[in-house]
Amino acid sequence: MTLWSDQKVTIFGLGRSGLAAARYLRGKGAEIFVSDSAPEEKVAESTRKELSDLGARCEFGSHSQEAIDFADLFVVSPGIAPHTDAIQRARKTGNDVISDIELAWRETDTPIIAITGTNGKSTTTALTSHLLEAAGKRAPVCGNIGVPILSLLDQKIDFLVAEISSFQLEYCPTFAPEISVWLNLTPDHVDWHKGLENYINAKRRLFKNQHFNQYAVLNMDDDIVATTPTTAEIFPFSQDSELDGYVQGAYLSDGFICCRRRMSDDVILPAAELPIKGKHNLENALAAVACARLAGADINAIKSGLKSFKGLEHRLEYVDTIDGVAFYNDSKATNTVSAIKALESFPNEQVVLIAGGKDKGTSLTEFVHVVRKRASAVILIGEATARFESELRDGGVQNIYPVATLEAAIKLGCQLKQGPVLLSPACASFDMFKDYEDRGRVFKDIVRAKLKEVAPQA
Ligand code: UMA
Ligand code: ADP
Repeated sequence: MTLWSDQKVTIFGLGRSGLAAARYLRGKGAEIFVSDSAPEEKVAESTRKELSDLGARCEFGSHSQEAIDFADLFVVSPGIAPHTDAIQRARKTGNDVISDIELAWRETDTPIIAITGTNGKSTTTALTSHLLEAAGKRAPVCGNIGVPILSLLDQKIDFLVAEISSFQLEYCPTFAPEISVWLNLTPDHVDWHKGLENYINAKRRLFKNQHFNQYAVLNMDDDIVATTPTTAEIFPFSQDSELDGYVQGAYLSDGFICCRRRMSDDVILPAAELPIKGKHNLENALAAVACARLAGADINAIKSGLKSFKGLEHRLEYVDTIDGVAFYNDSKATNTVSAIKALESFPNEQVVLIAGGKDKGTSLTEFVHVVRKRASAVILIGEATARFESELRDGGVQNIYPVATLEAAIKLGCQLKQGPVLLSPACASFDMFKDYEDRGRVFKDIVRAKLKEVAPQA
């Protein structure tokens, strides 16, 4: 137990996690110094006032040596990369440099279910929480999904269901959750981590400190994930194998979601009855079933929770149907891997794909291959248009339509009538929108406005 009144802590970054850390640590009596590289005027006045009322020292515009010399402990916002000068200087002091996640874990007795992976984290986190709530447990979501974990520590809850990013794991030297989950791994955030190996090692940190009485929920269909070193008890999941030879696990058998645990082998639900579409969501569902089972949820609660889960906004979200054309919002697909998964979620029909935005510059080879098979037409928007158009044409895709706005794309999708219209951009949104949520909401607003034009209210 830390005696906070004797402690001096510097918090780097004053976003959501930094502010929650400031509130938590001041509440415990620590002296705090909040240091943010953004200029003072960029920080909301209400936030500055709150910090001043809390008695926090603050600096804006840079991370000074004073902020380093001040502290016995550093709490770092996850967006700040480890090669940043201030972090290097903090590490040189020999004091701990940790994330809000590590701090919360050190402070709480509430068991943590920690979920990571390149894709599917938010969906799996929300579904796990939903299944546990269906089983009568208080299990709110937190972490990278948008709710700072420290903001929940004063509540009476049974489990903290935390989405964990590789950024947060970079600053988790001793974190050992009761249940750790790794969904999948594909190259991402390579610039931030300065290499793929560092990205993989950050993910592995979720399992590194676990004990034999804790659980590692691992995707056996992913070679890197399946070979994770850990001393925790492994609870595997797979949609490609029935996990013969394992005493426990979540798996697919003859199209049914099943779970084996403590001598009981249960058939839970036909996969076709899952309300969230696609093979990738089956992966997420199996991981969530594993967590719920390990956390003590009974099979009936898991079954009803799986059936009632609506999915998250901006992930293959059905919007509406205009004149026989269904519209789907998958704005969260900001990379080609996610867009491919979305395209593969329509196995029985070709879609009209709306793609483009701010180009991430990654290889389009696999994307082009899948588009050729799964899309009847591609409508391109944003800065990425030229490169996408040229690579799609070179790859043999025929019907490509560059347009200037999202509204024009939707209008064209209605006119083409060549299948459901899927916004799955494979690009970031910042060239035309505030973020992927803004892009998704604008898409839905335009679709609904068009629907009213076609079928005006009586
Ligand atoms: N800052 C500095 N010094 C720097 C760089 C930034 O002081 O060198 C300051 C900025 O001026 C800003 C603050 O740091 O004021 C922002 O910190 P942050 O980027 O860590 O943002 P938070 O608001 O604390 O949000 C973080 C996560 N952000 C990131 O990981 C980038 C949120 O995940 C998370 O929801 C939130 O904590 C609550 O736990 C967002 C995210 O984009 C959604 N995550 C990445 C992703 O999903 O791909 C990993
Ligand atoms: P994350 O929080 O890791 O970004 P989300 O659950 O928000 O993941 O899903 C983001 C996008 O990633 C979705 O729109 C979908 O296209 C894709 N996706 C979701 N789950 C998976 C998965 N298990 N494997 C690959 N792609 C996935």
